[in-house]
Amino acid sequence: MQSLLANVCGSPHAFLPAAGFLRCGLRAERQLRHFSFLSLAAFMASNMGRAQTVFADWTSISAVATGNIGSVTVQFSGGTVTEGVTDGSSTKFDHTYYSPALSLSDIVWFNGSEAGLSYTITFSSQVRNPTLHFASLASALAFGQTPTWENDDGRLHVAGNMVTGELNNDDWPSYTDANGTVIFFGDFASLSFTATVVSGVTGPDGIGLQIGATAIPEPATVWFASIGPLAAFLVSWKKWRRVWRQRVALLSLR
Ligand SMILES: [Ca+2]
Ligand SMILES: [Ca+2]
Repeated sequence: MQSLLANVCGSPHAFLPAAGFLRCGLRAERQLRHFSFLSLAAFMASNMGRAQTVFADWTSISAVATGNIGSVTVQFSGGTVTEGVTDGSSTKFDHTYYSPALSLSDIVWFNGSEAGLSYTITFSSQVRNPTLHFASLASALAFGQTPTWENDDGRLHVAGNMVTGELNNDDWPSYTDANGTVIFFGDFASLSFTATVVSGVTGPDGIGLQIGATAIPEPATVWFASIGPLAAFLVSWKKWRRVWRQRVALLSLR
């Protein structure tokens, strides 16, 4: 604040008549008010942008996989959903090539095929920035939406609406193929894709999947999240304004 006043009023040693000092003070007040509102807006924007990605708690995996992302129900259906882990004990996504890495997680396994198998991910209500971890991908996934590359092990490629893995027979018996993370930025009620094996794959390609997303805040939640910093700002602003005006009034009387 001192640097702001010095910037507006000049050196504190400079001689200023009372009227000039009053004008200077009011100018500083306007600048501080502008600065404070910008700071408050930046604080609220950064707070709202800090929402955590929550990954699915899968509860049932058969022909259709069903689970929850917070209060949102997620279903993964179509093609061939084969098996999975629903007790949160999988370490498949506990690697640096996932963002974020999940030390323990559920996982759903499905297949890519030579002819192509179509899948749909459905959310019971819109979610924000759905995030997909893929494990052992040796298929080309053609999405109806546009993914953004987030992380991978050097073998997962994203271009346009395509997420394509590479066959990896080098580290038998783990056969990890390609692994990594893509994000669909925006709000979505569903995602869909077709999985077709890449060249060299004989038979179906087993692919591991985990799905995360950020819940879209209800308007009331945004309001309550904003009211705290807003109240703090108003209290400190009014206090500072009262002190500053008292000082200006005293100086103008000298
Ligand atoms: Ca579970
Ligand atoms: Ca595979």
